[in-house]
Amino acid sequence: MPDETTLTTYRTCPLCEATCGLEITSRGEQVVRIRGDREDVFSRGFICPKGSTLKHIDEDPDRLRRPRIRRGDTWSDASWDEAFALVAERLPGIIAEDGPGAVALYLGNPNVHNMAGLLYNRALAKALRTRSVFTAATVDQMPKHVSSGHMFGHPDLIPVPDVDRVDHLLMLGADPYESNGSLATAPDWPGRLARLKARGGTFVVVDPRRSRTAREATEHVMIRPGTDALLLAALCNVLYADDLVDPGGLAGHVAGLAELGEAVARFAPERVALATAIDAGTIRRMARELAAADRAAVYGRIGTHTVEFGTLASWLVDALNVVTGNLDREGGAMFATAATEGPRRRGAWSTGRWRSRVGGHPEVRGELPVSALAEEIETPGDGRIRALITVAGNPVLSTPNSARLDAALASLEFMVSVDLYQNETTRHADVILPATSPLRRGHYDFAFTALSVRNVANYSPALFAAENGNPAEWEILLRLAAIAAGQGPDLPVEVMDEFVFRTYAEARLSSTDEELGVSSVDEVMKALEGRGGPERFLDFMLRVGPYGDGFGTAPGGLTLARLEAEPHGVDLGPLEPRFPEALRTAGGTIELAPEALLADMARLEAALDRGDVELLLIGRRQLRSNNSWMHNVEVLVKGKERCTLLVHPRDARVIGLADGASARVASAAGEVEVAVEVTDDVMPGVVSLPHGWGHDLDGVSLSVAAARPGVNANRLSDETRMDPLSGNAVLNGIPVTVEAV
Ligand SMILES: Nc1nc2c(c(=O)[nH]1)N[C@H]1C(S)=C(S)[C@@H](COP(=O)(O)OP(=O)(O)OC[C@H]3O[C@@H](n4cnc5c(=O)[nH]c(N)nc54)[C@H](O)[C@@H]3O)O[C@H]1N2
Ligand SMILES: Nc1nc2c(c(=O)[nH]1)N[C@H]1C(S)=C(S)[C@@H](COP(=O)(O)OP(=O)(O)OC[C@H]3O[C@@H](n4cnc5c(=O)[nH]c(N)nc54)[C@H](O)[C@@H]3O)O[C@H]1N2
Ligand code: SF4
Ligand SMILES: [Mo]
Repeated sequence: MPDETTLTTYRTCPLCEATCGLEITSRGEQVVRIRGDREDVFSRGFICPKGSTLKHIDEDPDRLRRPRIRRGDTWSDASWDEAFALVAERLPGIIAEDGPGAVALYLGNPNVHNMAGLLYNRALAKALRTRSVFTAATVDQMPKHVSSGHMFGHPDLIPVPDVDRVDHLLMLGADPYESNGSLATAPDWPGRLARLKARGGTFVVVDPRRSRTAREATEHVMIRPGTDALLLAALCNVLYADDLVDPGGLAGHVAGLAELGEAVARFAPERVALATAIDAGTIRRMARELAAADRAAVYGRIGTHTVEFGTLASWLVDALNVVTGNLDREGGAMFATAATEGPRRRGAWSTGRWRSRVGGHPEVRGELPVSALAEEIETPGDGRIRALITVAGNPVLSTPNSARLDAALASLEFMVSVDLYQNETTRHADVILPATSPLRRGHYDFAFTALSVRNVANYSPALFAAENGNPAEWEILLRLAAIAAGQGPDLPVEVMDEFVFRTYAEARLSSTDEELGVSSVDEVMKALEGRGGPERFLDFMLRVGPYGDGFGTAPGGLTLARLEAEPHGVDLGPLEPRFPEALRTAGGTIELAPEALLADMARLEAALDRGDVELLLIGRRQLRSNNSWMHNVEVLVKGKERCTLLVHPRDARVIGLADGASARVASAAGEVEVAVEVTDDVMPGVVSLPHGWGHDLDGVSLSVAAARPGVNANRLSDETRMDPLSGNAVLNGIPVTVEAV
C-alpha cells in the first residue's frame, strides 16, 4: 500500500538566486500544492510563478528517469551499469592518447543551485586533471570575480547592496522585477524596492530599456548598450573634480585613491555624453546625488557584466562605492558572512596562469572562456578537445555563436551529460545520466548565502526518494570522477565519498586556528557518523563555520541537526561591516587602482571615438523563464508569444516594420527570423531579444517547448567578442541589422 498521508513540508526554492521558502503539501509521491512559506525567516511568504512549478518539473514526462545511450541517431534507455561501462570504455582511452586536456568539462548555471554540483564537480574536475574547464560564469559574472580579486584580494569577496537600509540605490543593467535579483540574494526584490521608496529613498535605474524595474524606479536613465564603464568613469570623474571623494571609515585602508583620480580624469561627462547617449548635466547630477545621499550603494549586473568593458564596469561600480564612503557600511554595499564560509587565502590575486591553446585567452579562476570552446574542439593539433562532459548546462542555447558550437559538439568523439532533459545540448551526448529532480535531493544554498543581503541559513531535506533507485547526482559525479581517475566504473561510491571528504576536512582543519572540539579528521568522521554525501560536508562546514558549534566549543552554534529542526530557516541577522579583517589583498588595503585594470583604460577611451552603430542588440529576462530550461512547463509558457524582438517606433518606421511583423535580424555571427513588437520601451537604435529560446532542433525531447520554440538569441552573439580581462562573452550591445521579411 502506498503511503497516502498528507504532509506539509518546507524547502528553499533552488530555481533562482532569491532563495524563497516554499510550503509544500504532498500526498504519497504527489505534490498537492506549493505556496510561499509565510514563516520563512527571509522570504516571509514571497514566491514567484516559477516556485510552484517544482511540481511540474518533478512530474514532467520528458524529464529523464533512466540513463540514455545514443548510437547514431537512435536513443535507447540503458541501465546505470551499461551507461557507466560505456563511459569507462571511451573516456580513459582518449585521456591516455592525448592527455587530460583532451577531455573538457562544461558546468552550467544550475550547479550553483545544487549541493551536488557545488561540492562534487570539484572532485570530477580534479580527477580529470584537465585545464579544459568551461562554465556559465564566462557568460555571466566573471568580470565581478576579476574586479573583486584585484580590489579585495579574493574573487568571491563580492559586495551586495544593503537594499533594506539604503537611501539611494544606483542600479545598472539589472532587472530584479523579472530576474528576482542576482549577485544580491533577496527574496522579494519588488517588495524591498517598494519599501525603499516608501521610506523616502530613491533608486535610479540605468538601462537601455524601460524594464519593469525601470518603471518602478524614482528615475530611469537610458544608456547606449555597452557603455556603462564610460558612464561610471564619468561619475567618478565628477566626484574627483567636485572634491566629493571621501572613503569615510575605510580611508585608512584604501590604496590608489590618487591613481584612480588620474585614470578617470580623461572621462569628463562632456566627453562620454555622445557615446553613452546621456547628457553631461544628467551625469553630473547623478554623481552629486550619489555623493549627497546619507547611505547609498551602486550595483551593476548582467547589463554591465556581459559587455566588452565588463571588468572595468564592475571595478568602477565598487570604486564608486569606496570613494563615496559606502563600501562595507550599513546601508551601503556590504559583504555577507555565509554560515559555511571557509578561510580565504591572502595574497596577490592574478589570472593567466595558463592560456587557451587556440585563442591564447588567459585562464581566470581555473577556467577558460566558454566562447572559446568551439575553436578548441574544431582546431586540429596537440591538445585538441575530443570529448566533453556537461553537467547542468545548455551551452548550445546559452553561449555565443551557438550554431558553431552546435556543430562542434556534433563532431566530438565522445560526450557525456548529466542533466534533467534531452535538450539542445545533451542531444549530442553519447550518454545522458539523469540528474536528480530538485524535490528529490537535499538543498542548502552554499553560493547564495555568500551573496545575500541578510545572513540566513536554511536546509531542506529531500521530499521524495529517488525514482527507480537512481543514484543521487553527487554519486553520479563521483562515479564519473572515479572513471576519470582510472579507477574504473565499479569503485564503491562510499569509498570515493570518504576520500573526497577526508581530503577536504584535512585541508580545512589545518588552515584554521580556531578552537574546535575535534583535532583530527578521524574525530570529525566519528562526530559525523551517520552522515554522508553533501550532508556530511554541510554539517562539517556549518560546525566549523563562523556561526558553528565548533564541535562543542560554541554550544548552541549551528549544526545541520539544528537546521533540520528549524524548517523555516535560521536568521543570522543583518550584514555587518567586515573590513579590514576580511580583506585579502597582499597589502591588506582595498586596491582602488589595480594595474591590470588601469591598463585596460586605453581601450575604453578608444571607444569614445567609435563611429555610431545603427542598431545594437540587447537581451532581457522574463519572470516566467529561467535561462533555457523551463520552457517545457506549460503553465509558464502558455499565453502570448514572448520571444519577440522589441523595436523602437522610430527604427520600425525607418526599416518598414509593423507591430507583429516578422523581421530578419543578422549579426557577424548569424541570423534569426522573429516576430517584432514595436515599443518605445527600448531606446532608439536598440533592439531586444530574450535568450534561452530556440527549441526547434532535431533530437530535442521537450514536447511542450517544441510547440513554442522561439528563436535562439545566441545565434547572433559573436564568440570573437569578449571582455579581455575576464574572458566574459559580449551578450549585450551586439551590432545587428534588421529587415522586414
Ligand atoms: N544572449 C544571452 N545569453 C545568455 C545570457 C543572456 O543574458 N543573454 N545569460 C547567461 C547566463 S547569466 C547564464 S547563467 C547562462 C546559463 O547557461 P547554462 O547554464 O549553460 O544554461 P541553462 O539554460 O541554465 O541550462 C541549464 C541546464 O541544466 C539542466 N538542469 C537543470 N537543473 C539541473 C540539475 O539540478 N542538475 C543537472 N545536472 N541539470 C540540471 C537543464 O535541463 C539545462 O540543460 O546563460 C547565459 N546566456
Ligand atoms: N525569470 C528569470 N529569472 C532569472 C533568470 C532568468 O532567465 N529568468 N536567470 C537567472 C540568472 S542565471 C541570472 S545571471 C540573473 C540575472 O539577473 P539580472 O542581472 O537582473 O538580469 P536581467 O533581467 O537580464 O537584467 C539585465 C538588464 O540589463 C539591461 N541591459 C542590457 N544591456 C545593457 C547595457 O549595456 N547597460 C545597461 N545599463 N543595461 C543593459 C537589460 O535591458 C536588462 O533590463 O537572473 C536570474 N534570474
Ligand atoms: S523568485 Fe526564484 S527562488 Fe523565489 S520562487 Fe521564484 S524562482 Fe523560486
Ligand atoms: Mo546567470
